Formats: sequence, structure tokens, C-alpha cells
Amino acid sequence: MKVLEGKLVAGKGRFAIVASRFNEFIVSKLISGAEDTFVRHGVDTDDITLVWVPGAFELPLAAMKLAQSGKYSAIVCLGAVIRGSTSHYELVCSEAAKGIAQVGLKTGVPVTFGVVTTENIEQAIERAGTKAGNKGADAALTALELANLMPQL
Ligand code: INI
Repeated sequence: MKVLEGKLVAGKGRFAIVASRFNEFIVSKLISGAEDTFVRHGVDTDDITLVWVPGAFELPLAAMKLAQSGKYSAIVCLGAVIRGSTSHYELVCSEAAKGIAQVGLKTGVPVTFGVVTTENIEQAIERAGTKAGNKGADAALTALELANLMPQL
């Protein structure tokens, strides 16, 4: 049986991180986690581009432009949507998730989902480098694996 899978190595590609400013105190921790993961797996910091957007709702549009540019092996989307602070929590979460998935499917460029969606700030902190790991680091690891896998398929 021939098995194809991505290795967690940098390769020659460049990576983009799209991050939302809303709840920046959480998102900045996700960015640090993603950058640290890329660098520890051999990605040169010059090969990482960070793009800011206002909120999680805007992540897909920026990710789409980056994916269409053809410059990146994978794109990581980072954000924090906290129910306590919004009446349209479900809408923001679902549009961000659907939009991010669509970018990957429409362009063939891996786009990973590092958006923390929680009931309250405490749960967001847990997912941004404390008790429950760092979702930015997880999303960067997934980006590395998919970037390595895509050329094999
Ligand atoms: N955007 C977020 O990234 N997180 C949130 O928790 C949030 N809340 O609470 O509303 C949020 N809203 C802004 C939204 O993403 C858009 O930027 C805005 O609606 C303008 O399009």
C-alpha cells in the first residue's frame, strides 16, 4: 500500500498568518504560538508574512487574496470570538469557519483554522497558550503538514 502523508518540515515554501485585531490580547498569543511553531520546524522568519484584519469575519477575504497570489504554501487564520462579548457570536463564528474552508477548497491552497471560539474570556485564555495548549501553534503545525502533503497528491 502506498501511503502519502505530510511531514512537519518547512520545505522551501512561504507561509502567511492572517490575524484579527478583535480580542487582540488573545490573538497576539496565538500569533506567537504560530510563529514559534514555524520557526522551530525550520521556517525562516523572513518567509512568514503577518496580515492584520479587523475581526474574524474579515479573515476569509484576506486569506482569499493571499491564496490567489500564489506566493504561499499555506495560510493560517487566527482570531478569537468570545460569546460573552457579542450578540452575533454564532454568525461571526460560522461565517469565519465557512469562509476559511471555502478559500482552501476554491484555491487548493491549505488554509488552517486557528480561531478560538469560546463562551468566555477564561476559556479563550486557556486555548491561547495555557491549560488547553495554543490553537495558533496547532494551526501552524497543520499548515506545515498540509504544505508538505499537497505536492505529493
Ligand atoms: N470579531 C472577532 O474577531 N471576535 C469577536 O468576539 C467579535 N465580536 O464579539 O463581535 C468580532 N466581531 C467583529 C466582526 O468580526 C467584524 O469585524 C465586524 O462585524 C465588521 O465586519
